[in-house]
Amino acid sequence: MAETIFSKIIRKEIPANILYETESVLAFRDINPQAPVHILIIPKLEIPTIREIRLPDHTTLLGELIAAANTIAEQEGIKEDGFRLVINCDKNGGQEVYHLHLHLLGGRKMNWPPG
Ligand code: DGP
Repeated sequence: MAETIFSKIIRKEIPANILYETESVLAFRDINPQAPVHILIIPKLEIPTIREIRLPDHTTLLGELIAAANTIAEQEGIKEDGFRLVINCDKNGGQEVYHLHLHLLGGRKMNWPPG
């Protein structure tokens, strides 16, 4: 699958508000925030959707993504009150960018069902 805008963000070819970076994970503020805190957490590895996740190949990477969410939630001051992690998958899931990413949303009470 063709690379997305997120690959350009990983290579620092286009700007993003980067909050967290390791060898395998990058996190930056969503350009179109849906909550006071809305951060995208992505693997640097190009994985289009969550459907491509395979174990054991991606076990460590998945752990790193979740650990990054906790670290960033703490940095952003939303860990104590709670937050939401969302992964959209393909058209029915509302995915627009085909590079796997977690949405970290917080700073307000989230609604359920999500719609
Ligand atoms: P999704 O619908 O789950 O694929 O979410 C894609 C998100 O990516 C959407 O909330 C907007 C965000 N986004 C798209 N392009 C850019 C960009 O160039 N920079 C940043 N920071 N966010 C982007």
